[in-house]
Amino acid sequence: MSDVHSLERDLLAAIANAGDEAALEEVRVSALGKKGSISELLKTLGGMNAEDRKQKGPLINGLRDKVSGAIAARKSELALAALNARLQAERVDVTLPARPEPRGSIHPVSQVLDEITAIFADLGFAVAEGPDVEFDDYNFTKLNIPPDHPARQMHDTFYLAPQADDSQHLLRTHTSPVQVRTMLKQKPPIRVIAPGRTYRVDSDATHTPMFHQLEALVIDEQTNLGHLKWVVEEFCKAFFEIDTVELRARPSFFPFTEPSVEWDMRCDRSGGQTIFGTGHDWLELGGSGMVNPHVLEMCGIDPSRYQGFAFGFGLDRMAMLKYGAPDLRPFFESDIRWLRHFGFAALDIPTLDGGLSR
Ligand code: 2U9
Repeated sequence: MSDVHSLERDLLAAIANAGDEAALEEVRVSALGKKGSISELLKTLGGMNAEDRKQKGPLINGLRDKVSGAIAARKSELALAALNARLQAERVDVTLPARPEPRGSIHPVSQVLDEITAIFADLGFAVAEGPDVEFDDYNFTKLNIPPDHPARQMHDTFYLAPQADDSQHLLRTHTSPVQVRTMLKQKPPIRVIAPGRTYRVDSDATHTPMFHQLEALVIDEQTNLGHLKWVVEEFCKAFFEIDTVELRARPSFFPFTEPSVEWDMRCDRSGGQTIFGTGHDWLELGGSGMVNPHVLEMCGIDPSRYQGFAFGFGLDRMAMLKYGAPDLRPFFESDIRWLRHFGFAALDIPTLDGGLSR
């Protein structure tokens, strides 16, 4: 049976030398395929007498099993080697810088939101969020705007179809319901900002049906108007990146605050563009006031123990002021050329120590 042994030696050598899966497959077909060398040997068993078959059967079947096993082993060896070669070739160095020319850029509203969040985080404010679709109760009633209040008309509200339980849903007209929700679930001291989308039936060069607001709420036992002024001042210094600000307070009215104050900041418009912090002009910033005790009560906070202030301003307007956009409408037109013009890079995250806008 030296032919069986020499065949075994040749086949095992060919298997060991097969450099890839295709070469191995060739060896397999030459041995175990229909007309393969081992298959031909197996066929000879049928024509043998019982004595020869008894002797050669185990030899030939043993050869087939040995060769099949060697092929399977070599196959997994080759597959592992191929995988390792691929892993080597496709290795990604995560420490390398990002692509040299990132194609996306940050929207100016996202940019000012990141800047403002960094400023208020430094002052100890948390960010509160709520749904765009609100209860009429949270958007109006709990803010001291009952069903027949004239302030409802000022808000030009998008109402949703009445619910089966008669509750009324709407698109929030300000982010104030977020503070309502915060007070309903959290005890003072409270220090939050509530940025987000808001909706009113309005559309011209400075109004869009969807716009962004940012409101702040501070509630504690001794919180007063002096604290409010200091926070507005610190915010203006950090946001407009100036060392001194001069604020002017004008008395105002909001159903949810009493007293109510609107703030202007000194600026200079004499040269065509707006220079912040100096000059003979005034820039309207936004409204504010001490939270109306009736609002505190409706939101589950004891007005005989706690008091606080709130303020609000338009985020889009802040972006327009700081980055010199005269028209609000392109903010929401998704024109990539307009976006690129601002050039806010995705990986330049505004921080107070690293710089807000540079
Ligand atoms: C609660 C209590 C009081 C939020 C406030 C203003 C004044 C204000 C507007 C400025 C321009 C929004 O974008 S704008 O139209 N906002 O003037 N917002 S006080 O007062 C609150 C909020 C929530 C519970």
